[in-house]
Amino acid sequence: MSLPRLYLICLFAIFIGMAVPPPNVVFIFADDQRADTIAALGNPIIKTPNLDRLVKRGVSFSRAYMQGGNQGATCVPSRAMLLSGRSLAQIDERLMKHVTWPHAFGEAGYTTFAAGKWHNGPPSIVKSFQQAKALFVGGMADPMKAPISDMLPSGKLTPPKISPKHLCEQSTDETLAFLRSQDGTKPFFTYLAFDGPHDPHIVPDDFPVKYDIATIPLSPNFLPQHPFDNGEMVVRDEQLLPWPRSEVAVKAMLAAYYRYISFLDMQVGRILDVVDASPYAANTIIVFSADSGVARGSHGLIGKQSLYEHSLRVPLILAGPGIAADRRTDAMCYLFDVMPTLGKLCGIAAPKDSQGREFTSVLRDPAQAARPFLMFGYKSVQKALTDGRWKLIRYPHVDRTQLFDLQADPYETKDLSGAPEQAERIKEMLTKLAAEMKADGDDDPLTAAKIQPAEWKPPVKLPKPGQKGF
Ligand SMILES: [Ca+2]
Repeated sequence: MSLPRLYLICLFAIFIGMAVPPPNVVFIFADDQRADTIAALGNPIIKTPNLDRLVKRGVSFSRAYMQGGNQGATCVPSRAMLLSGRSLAQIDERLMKHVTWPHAFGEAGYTTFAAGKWHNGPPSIVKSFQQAKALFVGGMADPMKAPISDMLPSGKLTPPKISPKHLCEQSTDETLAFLRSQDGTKPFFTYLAFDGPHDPHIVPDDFPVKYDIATIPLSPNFLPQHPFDNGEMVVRDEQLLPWPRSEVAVKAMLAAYYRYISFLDMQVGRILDVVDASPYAANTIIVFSADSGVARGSHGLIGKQSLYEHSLRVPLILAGPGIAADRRTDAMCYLFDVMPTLGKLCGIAAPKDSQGREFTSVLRDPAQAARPFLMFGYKSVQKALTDGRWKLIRYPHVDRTQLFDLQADPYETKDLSGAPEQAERIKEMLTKLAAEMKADGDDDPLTAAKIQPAEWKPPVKLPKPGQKGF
């Protein structure tokens, strides 16, 4: 190619680059939604036609994870990790010590808007977003009558009033009003955080989608009771059903949980319809994810206070300009890598304290890898490491170790820790886990000073579950 021609092509490329404004972001975040609850990604029972639409137009991650929790209310650390880009051992749960990613988007010229659940304290919503509506900043509530606030231009929140609709519907309405007010000339960042499908699993009576308790399948790793004391056996979430967990009770819970997900899916569809009909449809990145999975009978557990895949893995779908369409990826990443990735796609410099890694190469080519291994923790009682195939979970307080081959046993039903041929692997993984924890500032020991009995029996008298912001 002649030099003048190359010069002209370069000039044209620069011109095109300048003419296209940075992409908008619509981030939809569910609460306690398992990764295996999307029809297009392999669940044959659930109805999620709108998430399926999103799957068709983007990249879906099968191995995106919450890193764990430092309290039973894993919502709080998970959202702090997501919004700050920091790891579990390094977060400020009130989000006041670090510059958040939404704040960085605002500083870079984006209009920023939030609606729905905010569980990191009112001061940090004001610090993170320019506008906010239908905010739910309390603990748990019936979503049909949840207290909500709006952010005033002064930055103050209005006194809470009871939401006129189901909280997820109301926060979607407010997000739609914001989206309709945008013409695409100035980029925007929208964060819609549902408080569902977290329990209580309540949707409007007239919502037509229902699931049959008689035919809904249990997860392949259903158990009536967890086989040993994992250090968090009677936390509030575990008290939602009695022990031993009965098949019928878990199926009833799953049916209500799936119905709630279908209700959320309808809200996702309303968002997609408005974006699709807008002048900025082609220049908008849509993200769907959740703050954690949840057990719902898997391994005899109900909540998300464990390091099994069902609790840590989250749905993650990204679609938009520069992102491959209708592709799946097994690349491993943390939720706190998502904002750095969006920052890269939008040309936003990372806040200096953000530790997450961007994985835009996976969005272009889903065969690429992201992180080579992941480390997880739940308080001081559970720590884990995976390289994608092998997963080790350590329970220091009862001196128990589990080893799973996720390739052969994705449901973590066969603990290989007793197999002599795995002894060397376990030793290596424990050494690596200890080194990675140290590097990340997690000082918890992998062997407790006092070992407790692993055997566990349901207590005769339960502790009060409490109502802290789960
Ligand atoms: Ca949650």
